[in-house]
Formats: sequence, structure tokens, C-alpha cells
Amino acid sequence: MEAGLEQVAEVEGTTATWLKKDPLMYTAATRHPMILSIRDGSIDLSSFRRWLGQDYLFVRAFVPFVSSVLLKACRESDDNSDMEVLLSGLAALNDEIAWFKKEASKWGVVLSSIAPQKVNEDYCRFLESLMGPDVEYTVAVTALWAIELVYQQSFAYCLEEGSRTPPELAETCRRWGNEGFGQYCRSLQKIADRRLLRATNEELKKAQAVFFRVLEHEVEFWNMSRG
Ligand code: HMH
Repeated sequence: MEAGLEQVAEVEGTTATWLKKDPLMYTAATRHPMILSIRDGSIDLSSFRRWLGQDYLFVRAFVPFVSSVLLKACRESDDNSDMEVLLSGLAALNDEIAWFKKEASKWGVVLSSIAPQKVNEDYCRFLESLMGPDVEYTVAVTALWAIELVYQQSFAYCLEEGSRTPPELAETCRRWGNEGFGQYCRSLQKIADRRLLRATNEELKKAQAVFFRVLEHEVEFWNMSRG
């Protein structure tokens, strides 16, 4: 039984086994009513505005988190290509912050006057808890992958054939739903799986808990945005 499970993990990766473990939780995060409403065009634009302002604040807090993962990769990784993957992610966040500013002005959202909601603060505090030197690279990179995966899967769904995403939201969906971002997520997943294969049991447990905690935070973030 044990050997069998290990074999599965080796063929398809530890992260794939987690996705199968709780498909409902994964679906709750990636097929949230907020996303379904973008995809079917019924979205309330005040929800979109709320999401835009709150996500801008989240991304600002996400930058130091991604930097901390990059730092861990430079110090702890057994593969020097990890650094390049993480650096590309960090560089993309530079564009992303500029994009948020442009998008906010388009929608009449004044970013300087937005206060973080509690759900957002809780999520940012969770990111901070993963930034310390006590958190292993394996655990931190798993969290990063999960955070990016939810947006990639959610927004790509809004671009699929048959979706009726309003044209004014298409650019937002393409930001996370584009093929390049999908490739970035697969690179992160590969890193996570490679590390998890060699992780101690304790690390594995921590990484799995962090993965499911990310899904919960993401669901709450959508709930908050929807209002
Ligand atoms: C809440 N999760 C949230 N915001 C984001 N921008 C991402 C994930 C992806 O970067």
C-alpha cells in the first residue's frame, strides 16, 4: 500500500494527489460563483471594482512573499534553474502593479483610498507567516504554486470556448489565463513536486496543510470580493 502510493506520487507528482484528495475544495476555489459570474457575463461590476482594489493590496503584499521564496531558492535549492523561474515571476509582478494602476483608473477605483478588508488582511498575514527563515523552501514554493494556480485555473476558465465574459473584463482574464502564465504555473508545480519527493514526512505534512489553507483563503477572497 505504502509502496503503491509512492509510485503514484512519482508518476504524477505529490501535488496531483492533493488535487484529487479534495476535489470539492479545489473546485470551490477555481469555480467560485464570482468566476462563474464573470464567465457568464452576469457579474456585478461593483464586485469587480471591489476585487480590483483589494487584489491590488494583496499583490503588494505578495511581492515580498515571492521575494522570500526567491531568496530561499538561492540558498536552499538543489537546482539552479529554480531561481530563474522565480525571478520571472517576480518581474511579472512589476508589470502587474502597473497594470492594476491603469485598470483602476479605467474603472474609477482610487487605489490610494482603499483599506484592506479583514479577509485580505488575514490572507496577507498568512503570507507573512510563510516568509520567515523557519519555513522551508519546499513549503514556501508549494504555497506560491497554489496561489498562482487558483488564479490561472479560474481566469483561464473565463476565456474558454463558450464563455460569455464581458469584453471589458477579458484583459483581466488574460492576465492570469494566458498560456505563458499557465507555463509558469506548471514550472512552479514541477519545482514543488521535485522538492516534495525528497521532503521529510514533517515537511510533506506542512506543505499539504499550507496547500489546503491557500485554497481556503482564495475562497474567502472571492467571497469578500463578491460582497
Ligand atoms: C487573492 N490570489 C489572489 N490574488 C492574486 N493576484 C493571485 C492569487 C495570483 O497572483
